Amino acid sequence: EGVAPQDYTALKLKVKEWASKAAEKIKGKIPEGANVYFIPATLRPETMYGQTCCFVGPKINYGVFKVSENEYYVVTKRAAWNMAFQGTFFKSDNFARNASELPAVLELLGSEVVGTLVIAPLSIHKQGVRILPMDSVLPSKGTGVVTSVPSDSPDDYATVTDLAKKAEYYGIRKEWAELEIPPIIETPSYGNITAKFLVEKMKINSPKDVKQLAEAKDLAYKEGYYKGTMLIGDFKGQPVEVAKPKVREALIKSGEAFEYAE
Ligand code: A2H
Repeated sequence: EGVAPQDYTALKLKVKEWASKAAEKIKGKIPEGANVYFIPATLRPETMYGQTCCFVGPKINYGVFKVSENEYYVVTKRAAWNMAFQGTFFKSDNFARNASELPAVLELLGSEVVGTLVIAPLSIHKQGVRILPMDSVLPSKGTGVVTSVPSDSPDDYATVTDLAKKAEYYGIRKEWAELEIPPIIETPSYGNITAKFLVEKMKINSPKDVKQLAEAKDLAYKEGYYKGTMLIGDFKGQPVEVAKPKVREALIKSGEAFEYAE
């Protein structure tokens, strides 16, 4: 945990079709016609055009929390508790005195939601992306849900590559991990698919190469943020540093995201 608060963008990925295990558990607990959203927390809202899937920790426990008459969020209990202090929930109904009193309508294990189809705001994959497993998701950070942008996040690139390679082992369909990776940001040193470039150059073979991945993440972040130019979207041609707050603001204004800090 850092000293300064992290200002995340919490994005709303709407469930279009549940994985069968999750569908069974949800039956009768959530009214017909209500919308359920997976809520990844990101520090790179400007990359959301490049989402190809969304990660959960397979062993992490998630709650489905009622936030308003027609909306439910899937996040860790810890994140819901933080959100309760940030105006995310109903103010009158959903008061709680401690985390155990939060209005979770049910709990779901990460592995039970793998395969769920969600609509990811701004993603070029308009038909939706899949919820997939990532072992390195920390239950103690953000919402426990991490959207995947393999073009600009070395962790995400290494994970989708591994998932596609061992699809059977992970119990997923290979094609879920193989959606097209579009270029989002042009950089002077690493081209327009920064994460792929760095993972290959540094010979990172698996998501378990944590030390090299941390280094790649640092290089990718600095290069993208300080030297990158947008290749897509409403702020195409603008420096990332300028586009980033604008994309965030647009997502919040359209109701597709909200602020989340911790
Ligand atoms: B970022 P910080 Cl394109 N466990 O979003 C592991 N990782 C988590 C997490 C958790 N519980 N919650 C959030 N994250 C990831 C996009 C992205 C991110 C790109 C490039 C770099 C990057 C798409 N994935 O992060 O420790 C989320 O991934 C590297 C800084 O709070 C979130 O932003 O600094 C970032 O880590 C938050 O990391």
